[in-house]
Amino acid sequence: MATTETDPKPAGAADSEIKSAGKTYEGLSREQLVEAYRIMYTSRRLDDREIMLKRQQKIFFQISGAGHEAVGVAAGFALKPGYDWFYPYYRDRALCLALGATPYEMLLQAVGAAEDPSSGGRQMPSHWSYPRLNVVTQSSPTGTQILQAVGCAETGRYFAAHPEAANKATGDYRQFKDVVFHGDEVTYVSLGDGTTSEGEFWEALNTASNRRLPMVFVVEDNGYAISVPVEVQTAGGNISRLVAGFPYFHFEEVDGTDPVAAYAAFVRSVAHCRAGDGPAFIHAHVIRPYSHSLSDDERLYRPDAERQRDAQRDPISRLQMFLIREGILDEKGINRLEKQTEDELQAAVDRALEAPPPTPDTVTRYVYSPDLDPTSSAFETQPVFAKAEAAPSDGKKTAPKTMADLINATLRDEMQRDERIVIFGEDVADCSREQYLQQKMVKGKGGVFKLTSGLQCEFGSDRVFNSPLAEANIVGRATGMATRGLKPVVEIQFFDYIWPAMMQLRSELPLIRWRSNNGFSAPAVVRVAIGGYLTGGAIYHSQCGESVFTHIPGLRVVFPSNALDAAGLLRTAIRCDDPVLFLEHKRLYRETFGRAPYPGPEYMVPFGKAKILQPGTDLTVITYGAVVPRALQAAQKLEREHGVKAELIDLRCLNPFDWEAIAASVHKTNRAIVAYEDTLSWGYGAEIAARIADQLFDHLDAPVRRVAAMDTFVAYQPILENAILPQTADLYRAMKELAEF
Ligand SMILES: Cc1ncc(C[n+]2csc(CCOP(=O)(O)OP(=O)(O)O)c2C)c(N)n1
Ligand SMILES: [Mg+2]
Repeated sequence: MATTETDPKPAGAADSEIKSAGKTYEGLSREQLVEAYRIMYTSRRLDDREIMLKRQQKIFFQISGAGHEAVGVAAGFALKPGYDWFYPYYRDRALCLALGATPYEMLLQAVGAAEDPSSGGRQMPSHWSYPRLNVVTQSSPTGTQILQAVGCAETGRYFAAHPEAANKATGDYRQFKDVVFHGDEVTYVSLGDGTTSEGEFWEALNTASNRRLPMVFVVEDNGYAISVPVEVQTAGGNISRLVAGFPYFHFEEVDGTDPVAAYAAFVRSVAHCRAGDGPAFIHAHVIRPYSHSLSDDERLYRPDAERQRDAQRDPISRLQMFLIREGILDEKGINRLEKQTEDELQAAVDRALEAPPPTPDTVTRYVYSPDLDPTSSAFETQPVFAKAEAAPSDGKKTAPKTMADLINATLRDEMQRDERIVIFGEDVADCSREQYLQQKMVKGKGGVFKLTSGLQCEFGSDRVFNSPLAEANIVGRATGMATRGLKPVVEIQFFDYIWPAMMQLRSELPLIRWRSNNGFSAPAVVRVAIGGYLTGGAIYHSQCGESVFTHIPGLRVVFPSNALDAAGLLRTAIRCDDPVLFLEHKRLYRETFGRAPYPGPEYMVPFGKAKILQPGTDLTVITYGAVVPRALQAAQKLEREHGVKAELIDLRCLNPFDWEAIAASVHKTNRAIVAYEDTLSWGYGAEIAARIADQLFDHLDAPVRRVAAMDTFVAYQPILENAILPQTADLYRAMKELAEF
């Protein structure tokens, strides 16, 4: 054990009482060391209890923090619960105990109790979430927490610079989103040695360094990721060597089985962060005495000799011996403390086993916000167009605007109204080198499609800024920011490049609320340029794929076809309390179809309400996005040439979608086509067609048809692109056939 002082043991110290000779160990008092031992011992014995309960089939899973206790307690002592922020990974039981979580609370998660404060029985044990302590809901994908922690740290800094932004406001998500900030809070994030191989780890280091964020990264290196040893994961076998080049970091490499040495490392690191000097990186060497999990037997890949070497470094026995050696506790004192701990754990186990499980009717609770329903009439307002005669000289204001214009104008007005909004993504800033703008040397870019043009100039570089070229970075940080109360409205430059963010979009952002049983929420907006019909867009600038995202519970998915809807739906997306994927069709950005004057700064369209673009009696066409103008053309031609009246439904919002509008129309027409730009098979239309077949069977006079892209990617050559994507002629043909069926 590391000691800073070498005083001999005080005479007569070997009795059962704590000796308070005033001696400290790297700043830790003797009382604190006893407390450290109590927490570490509790942590280990709680693991043992859970393992026993699992063997008795009274709980359903177990993840141990064994071997990681010392570094956890050190972190817990150096940081402040409910003040600093914590993104701890699954081995951080001792940290959470040190912060103030109780064994009973942990056991409630193990038994899957309704009262489990971390998740209400939704997540495995050791997936920590304690809102009162600022321990943010954790998940199972290794490494997803790290970029979220970056966003969390950025948020503290943002509110310190914009304190008024933290104020509550009514009428939008802010009413339900408390913000607490101090200005010098630190964000803790931990991970295992194996997890340093994830790309998101490097993306997080990059941004933390570049923005000098007050974050402590902790790598708890137990030498293995399940069965894969560290030298296979990490070039050269030591992560400290690889990260050493990141600027502004304070680095520590420490024996993480020694609470005194680890505490000292944390104290230095936290001081660096609180001073605003930048982030810190603590590489703590620990052990893993209980195999990876109960399903793993490490004897299959680790010889006894190696395991015994580890056992000699066991943090529990090391600290116990240290306490005795230093005369802080004697054997009797240790026995008493351990007995007391065992009794408390027994009582906690007995109570937890009695705790009622959640009832099945609660499962859909908190998929979305229970407070603010974006389908409600609260989000339905009328457009207020500027009157041409009122501003005769300002033809600009009243002239029809493109979808791109109105999205830009909506962003501007919402940023004006809500200082919690920040915008970032690739190329979204006007110019990262501000001085060029200030000296009027350049006009600024504002997005590859110019959707965010002028916003940095108007609102400043801390509200509108470029991200690194890394999509997980964008969505992961946005998730962390939204969790703490900001409203990030981020941009993914092309839908084709959304996939690096997929883990964040599928398993994190939409799940924050449900998996924490409403303990946390992350209502961020992700704007994405999507779609083809570009002539030359080719494979990687034309993709759709919206059904991949409508398949994700917890994520609202919007896909407007015209300027007015884009403005109204974007405002709803920003003000609502759920995460939203806002799909903007590139081909529609500047289309003549669907232009409109600006509908004013309060115009909103509720989610899940379709628009009947053209009423009809003979068949129903259900569509959205860039197929809307094509379907309209086809429908007009059909009516002109054959007197067939098709009813055209523009869904506008894909999740939730307007089933009532579809059902009412099919009741009337008895025929339905679902038309969409994405590939035909397994597409969005499959769900709609299946529901119509299932629930409206008695009202159908013909099979439900789908018109969509061929089951291939979009090709570059326009002849091929035309053949692949659904065209007006295809829609016309299908509608005519269906009408004649
Ligand atoms: C993205 C992802 N891939 C794989 C897994 C399965 N898995 C869970 S833990 C783990 C090993 C993690 O090792 P390390 O980061 O060293 O942490 P340790 O468990 O050793 O503390 C793996 C592969 C996962 N949970 N998430
Ligand atoms: Mg490991």
